[in-house]
Amino acid sequence: MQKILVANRGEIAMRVMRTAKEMGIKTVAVFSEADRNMPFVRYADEAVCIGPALSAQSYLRGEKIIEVAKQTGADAIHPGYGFLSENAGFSKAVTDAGLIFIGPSAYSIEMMGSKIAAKQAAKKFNVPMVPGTEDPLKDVAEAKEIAGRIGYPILIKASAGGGGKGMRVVNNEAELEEQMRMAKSEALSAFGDDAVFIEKYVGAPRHIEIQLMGDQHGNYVYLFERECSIQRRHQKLIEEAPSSCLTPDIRKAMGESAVAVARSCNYYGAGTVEFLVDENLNYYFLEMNTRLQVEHCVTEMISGIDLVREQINVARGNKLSFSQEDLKINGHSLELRVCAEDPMNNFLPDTGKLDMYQPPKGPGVRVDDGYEQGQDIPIFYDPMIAKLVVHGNTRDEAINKLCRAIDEYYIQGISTTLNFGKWAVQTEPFRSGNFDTKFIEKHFKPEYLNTDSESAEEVAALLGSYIWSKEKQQKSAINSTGIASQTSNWKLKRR
Ligand code: MV4
Repeated sequence: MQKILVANRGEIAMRVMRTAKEMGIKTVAVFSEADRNMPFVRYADEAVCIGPALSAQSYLRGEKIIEVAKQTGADAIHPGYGFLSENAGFSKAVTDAGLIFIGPSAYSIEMMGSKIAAKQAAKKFNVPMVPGTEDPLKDVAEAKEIAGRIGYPILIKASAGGGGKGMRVVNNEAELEEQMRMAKSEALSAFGDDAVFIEKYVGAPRHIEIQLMGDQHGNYVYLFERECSIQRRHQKLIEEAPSSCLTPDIRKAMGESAVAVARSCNYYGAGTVEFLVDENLNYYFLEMNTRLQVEHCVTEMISGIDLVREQINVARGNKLSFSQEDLKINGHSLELRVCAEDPMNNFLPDTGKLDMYQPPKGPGVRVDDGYEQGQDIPIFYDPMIAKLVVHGNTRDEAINKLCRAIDEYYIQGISTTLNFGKWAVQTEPFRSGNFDTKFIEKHFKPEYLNTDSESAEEVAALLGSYIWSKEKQQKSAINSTGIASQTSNWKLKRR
């Protein structure tokens, strides 16, 4: 493998190309017309425009992307996350074209893409699952019989769904017929597949996932867990590793269950197995994500493993470069997704221009970003503009580091989730580790955030530049006395 085409954009395209560069592998970026001026386009050795802004006309054009790979002499394609990353047809088309897909086989993607097939496969390996069905529901009578047996409330889930799409809570038998009809018709229109199944509804669980890697020789390792319970509308906002609630025994059991799920579909590459964890630390298999995930960085920070490097290594057909015994958890890592969203206004996407953009620096701070100062945040794609990742020796150290880094992070022009993140990690439930997937619902109110208005900010910015010019005027005088001013205008301008 000497040249990789990255079929993605933004921070994850940068992430993949950085490792490729370290490995002496050339890179090809593909980009939409909206992304022409993005850093990832410049960073690549070559870049090819593949169409207009709309994803369907650019980043989702599998055949076009394969054609560009051939034209540029790339011998492998990395799909990143989102877009074509979990498209079994794309994995197959890449392989059929004689190229290497840096990810799992079409077979694994397809099997795990069907939640029913995934549960059937996992069941053979005795992976714990929420009480429910592993077959598509035949009719309402069968649904009533099963729901009556496991007890309400239950969830109806679409087999082709995932990530929270196509789920319905049913509180009692009277609701069942109507909810099932709606679930099936939604699933049919969203996924072209109306198969649904039932699970007992676990109220306020934690969402904990296991990172794993497999090679093409049947070797597997798990790289411990990520706690992803702080989320909103199935969008994660804060992730951490390790989780503050697992014991070494449960961690090991979950890791081994995750590897069993991977084995059940002959998986290779990087993958993540999602579990629900209840208040008694029972864990249940939910689904498997057959891609590198957004939050892979926290695993890299605590394990010292470059997951993209290892993806490339196993895609080349090599054995895993480390074994389970080589892996240990070192310290603690937190990640905050910096999204162009307004936490004061229901986390609605906030598009606009990054008038000012200065990421934080210093020991233990990693920023994976994809934009730079002066750029517009396009409306066509995910609103995540960066990931702020920190590493500390302890969880407390990591929390304090995250707060320090948020204070240094200087963004103007758009609202972001930075101030939400600082609030969240300082709450008592987060500090004590006593939280679940309902954290935001239960604890967050917009008024808890700094209520800086736009105009207050403008005043602050003016005041800031006034202080700055004052300091500059004073510099020569002060320098002769040897006294340096410590006044900073930083705080005034931050948002
Ligand atoms: C559940 C559940 C409770 N009980 N399944 C949402 C995402 C998808 N992967 C599965 N999800 C859930 N499945 C049972 N049997 C609650 C959720 C859920 C959830 C899971 C993880 C993280 C956040 C969540 C938010 C709402 C619901």
